Amino acid sequence: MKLLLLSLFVCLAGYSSAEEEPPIYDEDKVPEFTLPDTLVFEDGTPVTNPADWEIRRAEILNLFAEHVYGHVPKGISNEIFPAVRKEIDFLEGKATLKEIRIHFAKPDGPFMDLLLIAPKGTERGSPTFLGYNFGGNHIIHPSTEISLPESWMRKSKVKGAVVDDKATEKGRGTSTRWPVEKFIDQGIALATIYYGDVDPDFDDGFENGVHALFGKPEVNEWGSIGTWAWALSRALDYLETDPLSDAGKVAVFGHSRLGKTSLWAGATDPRFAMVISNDSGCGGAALSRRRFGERVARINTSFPHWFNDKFPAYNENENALPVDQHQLMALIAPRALCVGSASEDQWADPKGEYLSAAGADPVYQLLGKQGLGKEIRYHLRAGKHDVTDFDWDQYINTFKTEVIGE
Ligand code: GTR
Repeated sequence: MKLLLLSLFVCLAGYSSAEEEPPIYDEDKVPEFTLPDTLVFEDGTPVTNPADWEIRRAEILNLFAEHVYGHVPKGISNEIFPAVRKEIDFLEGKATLKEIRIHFAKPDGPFMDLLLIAPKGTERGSPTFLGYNFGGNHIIHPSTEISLPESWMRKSKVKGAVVDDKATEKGRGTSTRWPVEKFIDQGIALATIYYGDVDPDFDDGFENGVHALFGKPEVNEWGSIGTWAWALSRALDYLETDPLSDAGKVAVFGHSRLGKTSLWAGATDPRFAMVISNDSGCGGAALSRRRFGERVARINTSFPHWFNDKFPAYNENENALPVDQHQLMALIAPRALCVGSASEDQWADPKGEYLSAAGADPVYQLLGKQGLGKEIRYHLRAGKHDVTDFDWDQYINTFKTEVIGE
């Protein structure tokens, strides 16, 4: 009897007491589920026109903030204090390399170092890819002109590239993920930041990075992904002031956890003209209710600092989520959205990523757009969890047709 009452209580509370289940890699084992309807208000009224959508959009955005990524704490300062530290010719004069230290909230506040590499000889600023890197700005190109990051550095697979949690010279140019010359040759600028400048990626109780300034979040306030996304908007604030960049044509890019971040940045900040998710998986492009590969319980256990403290209530309980990730994609509408997956990256659930991108289509249609195949692009590449030139070719192509207008 006691046990019965206890299980009844657990059910009523909406929490599952079940142990974490092993990952699903077999399509036959994917449970049946019903996705929340993006075009129906929470009170059951249908969304029938673009004006309705604006209201419904705010409702969905709020649900994602409240239950998944966290709200930006009230009253924090969005003010930035940028200082240009270097501006030189680069790539045999084809480009300009600029380093800008952007302090948050006050002139001596915590900072992030933005590296901007832009084509020369344009009268207006250039369309720009903005995205975080995992290992420091110096990993994207071998040039010794690029400053090493000063903040805490995650471990590297490259021997000697990180010593005592700091980046060393050995890491220069070791990433294959940033085809800088290709961007420049296509007339596109690159703006990149080491993500650990904003919030070092470990569960430290929110004491470092910008949290040292803004304090410990409440249960429904931002985790690291929310914080990283917010700082991308501050980077865009800066780009709006820099003549090298055309800030009306900025595509926000991210791979993996940083793809979750670029999606949330694009959802929260409509100034981003295009949003790119590369292999972002669980908590990114993949539908949570499919429970395929990595799922909510695993991600909240492995990375307790990424989301807000309400999200773990959905561990092994995805159907109770008031939203699913197709609605995150819908928040990007009517802007260009690229979702890239890799066939061997089953942990990120390529099919769930596709369904999610396709699931945003009705909102694009409502807004008079063509949607899937036009503003919404999906590709599945052969190979592993990574960013390759093939991925970039897809993103460049979409950027040119949907944003630059070529
Ligand atoms: C994995 C994590 C994924 C993905 C990836 C990454 O360990 O399970 O959600 O974010 O890390 O960011 O490299």
